[in-house]
Amino acid sequence: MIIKKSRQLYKKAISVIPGGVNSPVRAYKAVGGNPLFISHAKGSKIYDVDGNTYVDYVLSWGPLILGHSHPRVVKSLKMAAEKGTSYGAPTELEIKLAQMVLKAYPSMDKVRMVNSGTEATMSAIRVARGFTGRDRIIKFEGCYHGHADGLLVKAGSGATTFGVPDSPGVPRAYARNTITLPFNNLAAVKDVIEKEWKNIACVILEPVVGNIGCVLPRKRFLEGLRKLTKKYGIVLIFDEVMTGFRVSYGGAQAYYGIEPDMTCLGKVIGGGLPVGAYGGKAEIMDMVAPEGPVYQAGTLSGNPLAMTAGIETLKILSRKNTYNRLFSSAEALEEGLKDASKKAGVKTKFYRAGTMFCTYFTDKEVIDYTTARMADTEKFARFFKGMLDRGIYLAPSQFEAGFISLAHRDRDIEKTVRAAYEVMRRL
Ligand code: KE4
Repeated sequence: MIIKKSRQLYKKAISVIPGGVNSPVRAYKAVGGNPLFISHAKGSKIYDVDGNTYVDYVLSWGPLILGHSHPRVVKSLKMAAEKGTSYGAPTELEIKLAQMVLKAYPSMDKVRMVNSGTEATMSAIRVARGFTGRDRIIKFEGCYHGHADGLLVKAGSGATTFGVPDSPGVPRAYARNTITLPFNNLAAVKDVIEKEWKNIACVILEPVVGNIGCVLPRKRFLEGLRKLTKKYGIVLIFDEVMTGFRVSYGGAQAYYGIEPDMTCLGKVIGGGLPVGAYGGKAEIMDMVAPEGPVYQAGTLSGNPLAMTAGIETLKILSRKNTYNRLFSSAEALEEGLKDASKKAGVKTKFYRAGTMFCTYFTDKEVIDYTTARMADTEKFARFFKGMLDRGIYLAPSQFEAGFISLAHRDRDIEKTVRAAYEVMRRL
């Protein structure tokens, strides 16, 4: 595979952008090699600047559930742009998208649009703190909620002791308010909440953890969290930035039948444009300025282009049979990849939640961050490269989820499964 132009562009990019990319995971650090520079994308395919074609399972890290440049989305964006790109004033489009989101997520009475998943979770946590008057938060190891200071925190020495910064630049004072616990470990949560509940504003989690691959919640874990947080007046926040409209149209909360107090969304609801959102019960959301005292703002929040792309995307997703089609493609891919690794004699564990999935190179069940990290990342890196050489574009890290779209056809899945078998047998 010739990637001459990508190499040239990467050299140029590095001289003007930190690491040559505008988001770290794009730099291929986890798999090595030169990141591909993309020229365009259409449907299930993505095309690099050297003219190579790939079946795309990254889909911009989740948003492009319809496939790239869907004609309906592109056409509506062109028309919207002709009318102006941003007004900094309310529009009917914002009401429309809010209504569609609230219909799909009945746990929310009101929703506020922002410009990224980071803004959504950062704001939701501030509102939960304002609503409860408490400062501490509980998050889970491996769950990524964007890069706000208080969320770049790892577990301190003991469970209830203070979190410690997970990145330079995060003040210890911020980290102290974040308690980080193992995902799927209800006993650990119970122990901390029973001791600390008076200081805990919220528990935030990815109900399916897409940021360590694809880790599914144990049956009783989500139910247990719901019971504990309700009992102690703690706000339960589902970060569905990734799982929203991916695990099902109503997200993981609909799929698992758990009603959180607040939900964060992003990715799919922007149809590929920058959007995040957070919402919840009216009594909580009425805390948000200008209705209430908790301040949060954004110049481009709810801008007409992003709203248009989101509305068109959800219109198509809400059509009958859409999810049957999405899920049957995802099931075919799952069966094929499991079969390929078995035939190739390579030990893998495959997990899927709706249209998001991950193949771990391990023979141990993956239930949390610790077990995920036991996967063979070196073998994954070789798998990633082999698949790229065969025209299959996977996330460049063992600890990222893969995604499928409405545009993925049987021939895409067959090509992917064939490539996986060829690569795995050579690992
Ligand atoms: P953004 O600020 O990147 O829009 O969203 C942050 C975020 C919040 N919550 C969840 C569950 C997320 O998955 C994300 C972002 N996801 C990553 C993928 N692992 C985005 C890719 C990237 O960082 O470039």
